[in-house]
Amino acid sequence: MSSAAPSPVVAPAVTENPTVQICRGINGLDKVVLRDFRGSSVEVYLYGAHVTSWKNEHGEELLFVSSKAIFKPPKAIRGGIPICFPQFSNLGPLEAHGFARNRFWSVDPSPPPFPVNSSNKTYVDLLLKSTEEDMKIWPHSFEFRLRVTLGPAGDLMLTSRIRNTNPDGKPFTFTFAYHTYFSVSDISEVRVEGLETLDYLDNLQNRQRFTEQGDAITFESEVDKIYLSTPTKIAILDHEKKRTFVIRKDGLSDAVVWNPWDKKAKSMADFGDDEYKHMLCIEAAAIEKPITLKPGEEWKGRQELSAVPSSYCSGQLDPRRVLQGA
Ligand code: TA6
Repeated sequence: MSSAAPSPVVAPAVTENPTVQICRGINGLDKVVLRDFRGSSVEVYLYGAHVTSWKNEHGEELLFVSSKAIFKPPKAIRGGIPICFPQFSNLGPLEAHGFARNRFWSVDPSPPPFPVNSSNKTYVDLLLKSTEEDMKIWPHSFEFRLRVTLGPAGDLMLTSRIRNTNPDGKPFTFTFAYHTYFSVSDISEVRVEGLETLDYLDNLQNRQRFTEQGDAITFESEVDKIYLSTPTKIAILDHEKKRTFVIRKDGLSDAVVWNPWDKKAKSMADFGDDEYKHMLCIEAAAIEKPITLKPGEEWKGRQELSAVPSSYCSGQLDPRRVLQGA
């Protein structure tokens, strides 16, 4: 794969829309910046179609990106929202988490009609098509369309549409994850609601299957678990920041929970030794039941992130009420 970034084809939707701007980011890599009138913003690099920033109307950063992140191919950017496709982790012959996160994507010049009305939303459509290089390691032809949307309330939506374009009639199968790194005040003060009593595969114990206990999940050591068939809503409660992240997902039955803690943190060159204290990955994923597409078929996987102020003590926001959609 050539390391030189191709010059991006800029679609009219980008050039004519003041809230969508394409510009140069770190190491001259192209990025698209979405802004809304209230002050919220999102930044996504064409390298990996990688969201690296999501800020609320106060300009507060909601995603974690390591201070040691490397913005240079072929390394994936450490933080934000890497896209794991066509393989999650080492569940297959490819490099960990597949190759979509270290490919150059383009702005989609003619995106097919979108299933939902996007009139009041700020968005950009990105496209990745399989190349001859890709076919050598994953012999399938595909089109991957990703719409990144900044909603009117400052929510961040990612909608993936993956189509099998194999000319030879062959189906293909893949696993997938939005490997989202949330910024948290203090990992030992954070709770995750919505995964109680579920079965999970523990990546720290050869993916053995266990059942989670009945309370909210808290953190005191390395965690690397794949929760199976989860509810469509999961909440991260950050008391110190009086903030609750709500993750809504469609077409993605599983959720990965990851924090490297201190030892693993020290082993990662592109991650600060103490940074594990301020991040938590909750990854909407399709792992346990890989997705199979016949030629012409298209899969859709969507996640919607919102950050709502919460003052737990006042009971304003009872996580169970959030999860029940009250
Ligand atoms: O999603 C959790 C996980 O698979 C962990 O096992 C850990 O390896 C993490 O992803 C980061 O993977 P990366 O390839 O980005 O270093």
